[in-house]
Amino acid sequence: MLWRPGKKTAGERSTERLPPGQKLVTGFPVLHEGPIPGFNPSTWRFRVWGEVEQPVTLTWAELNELPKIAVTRDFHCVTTWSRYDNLWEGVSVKTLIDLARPRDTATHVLVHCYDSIDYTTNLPMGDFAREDNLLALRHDGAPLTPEHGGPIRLVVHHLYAWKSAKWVCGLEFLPRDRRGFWEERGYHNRADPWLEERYSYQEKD
Ligand SMILES: Nc1nc2c(c(=O)[nH]1)N[C@H]1C(S)=C(S)[C@@H](COP(=O)(O)O)O[C@H]1N2
Ligand SMILES: [Mo]
Repeated sequence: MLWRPGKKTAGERSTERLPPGQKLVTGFPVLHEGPIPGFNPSTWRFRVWGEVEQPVTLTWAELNELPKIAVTRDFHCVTTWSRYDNLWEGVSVKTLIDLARPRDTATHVLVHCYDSIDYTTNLPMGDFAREDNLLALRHDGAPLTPEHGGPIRLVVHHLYAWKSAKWVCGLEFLPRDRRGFWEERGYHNRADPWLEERYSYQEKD
C-alpha cells in the first residue's frame, strides 16, 4: 500500500504534532462566552466535592501554598488554531486528587467556573487525572491574564481547548457522565484533536 502523507483512515489517530485541520498561530487568541468575571481573592474558594472521600475547600492563599509544576505543551482550539510551546505553571490536578481522594465510584469530573454563565466542562477520569494537567496560575512566565482565565484556569493539554476551563472554582466528581456547557450545545463529548472529535454528531456511542 502506498504511504500518503497526511491521509488517514476514519477514526485513526494522527501522529503529527499539528492535529488534522488545525493552523499554527503565533499570537494567543482569546475565546469565551460571556463577560470576563471579576476576581475577589478574599471571597474566592476552590471546592472539590461529589464522589470523594474528603470534600475540599481551599482559600486563594491555601491554593497558592500547594506545590507547583511547570509544563510546556501545545494548545489546540476547535475553531482550528493551535499554539505551540505554552509554558504553564500551577498546581497539578494530581495534588487535588490526593487531597480529595475520589471514590472508586467516581468515573467523571465536571469542572465548574465562577463566571456569570456558570461555564462547565466534563471529563472522564482518565482524561482528567493526568500528571501534567494543572490549575494554571502563570502562562509563559507571567501571571495568567483575566482574558485567558486569570488568575486561575484548568489546562487539559491533550484535548480541544474548550476542556481547559477558565476562571475555575470547583471540581465535581461524578458517578456517571454529565455533559458540560459546550458538550450540551453540539460539541463532542471527548474532544481529541488528533481524531478531530469536534462535534457531537461524530460520537459513535
Ligand atoms: N469559563 C470559560 N472557560 C472557557 C471558555 C468559556 O467560554 N468560559 N471557552 C473555552 C474555549 S472554547 C477555548 S478555545 C479556550 C480559549 O482559551 P484562551 O481564550 O485562553 O485562548 O477557553 C475555554 N475555556
Ligand atoms: Mo474553543
